[in-house]
Amino acid sequence: MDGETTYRKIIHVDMDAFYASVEQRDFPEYRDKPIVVGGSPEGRGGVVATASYEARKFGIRSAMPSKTAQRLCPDVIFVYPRFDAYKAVSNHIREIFHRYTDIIEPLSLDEAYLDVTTDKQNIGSAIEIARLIKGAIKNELQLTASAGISINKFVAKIASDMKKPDGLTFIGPSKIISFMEELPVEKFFGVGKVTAVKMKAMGLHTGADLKKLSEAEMIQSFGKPGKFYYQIVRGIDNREVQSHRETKSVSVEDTYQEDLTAKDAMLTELEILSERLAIRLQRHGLKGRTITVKFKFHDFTIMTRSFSLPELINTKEAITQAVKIILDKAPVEDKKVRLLGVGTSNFDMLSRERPKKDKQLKLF
Ligand code: DCP
Ligand code: MG
Repeated sequence: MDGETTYRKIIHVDMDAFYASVEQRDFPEYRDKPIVVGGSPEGRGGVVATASYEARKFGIRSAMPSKTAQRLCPDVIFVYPRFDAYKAVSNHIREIFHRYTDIIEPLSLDEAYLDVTTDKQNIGSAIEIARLIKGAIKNELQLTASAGISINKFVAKIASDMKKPDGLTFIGPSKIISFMEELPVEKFFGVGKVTAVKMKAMGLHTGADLKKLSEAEMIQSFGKPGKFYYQIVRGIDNREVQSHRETKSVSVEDTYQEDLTAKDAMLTELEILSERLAIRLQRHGLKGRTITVKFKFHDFTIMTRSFSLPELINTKEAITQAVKIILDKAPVEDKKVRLLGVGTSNFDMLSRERPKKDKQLKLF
């Protein structure tokens, strides 16, 4: 990374113990107490949505059965979720984000990526913007958030988690390489538990270990995501902050007057749909990596099957080829199909180059 490179400025904001903090704010009797938001242990299959920091000290975590939470901390208070209250907070934090940028990609009610490479108020410093956002959340909502700031989404997201609660972590371009080398593999966003176990069995514990593998070896060992890991461990993540999430998938479908029963007839229709999809993708300048076929049966049940390719496609031929592979394996013998659909997704994953900026912008 040389001095000529124009870096993006990405902030990842994530609210602290979100549902629990809203409950503690609105009900003073819950403050400084171990509380769990989610199903009660008496109810069937209650699980913890989230726990206050006081409850986390006992080892209580999201997605844990409520019964386990109660065993870990018999005094824990179970609180029923109020989604309307969380939605209202979520709307308010988005309004705060919009004061600085319109390039906002929400990941859930409580977290979002912001691209502040250029900001609406010409503040210029992403660290300062993150401070202002955290300050506004505290003043206007009496809640805390943690922010991660870096030059790409991957590092910003990991950074926001590093100094929770009420954290602000900046990982600049000069620190990224060593940061990624030191990062334990289980912290890699997108590395599931199974992959992490596999990596460790192979003697791969940190980013530095992963770096010893060639791109081909990464793909061979971990499949398609191996390519992503290969790049990310080198600090490269060109995924854009996507403020228009509706472009995450495009699909076409058709309902048939008479149910289709023969695979040949289904293939004929799928070829027509593949062409329609290709035209639509080309019109929007989009290419996808994953093709999905949707089958709706006579009894209105729906089955979807997907196939992912190593490269991005948007031609009729390539889509049809993927569709044929899916149809070949699909258990549709003796089935009556009333609707077929073909869709594509997975446009992102390092595939979109960010637009070239021609002037050097003030760095952080
Ligand atoms: N949530 C849920 N079920 C899960 C995880 C989360 O219902 N398995 C809900 C409750 C959380 C909210 O989503 O409050 C946000 O999730 P986070 O993972 O950001 O967790 P928190 O905000 O609660 O805690 P942290 O401070 O670790 O971000
Ligand atoms: Mg959170």
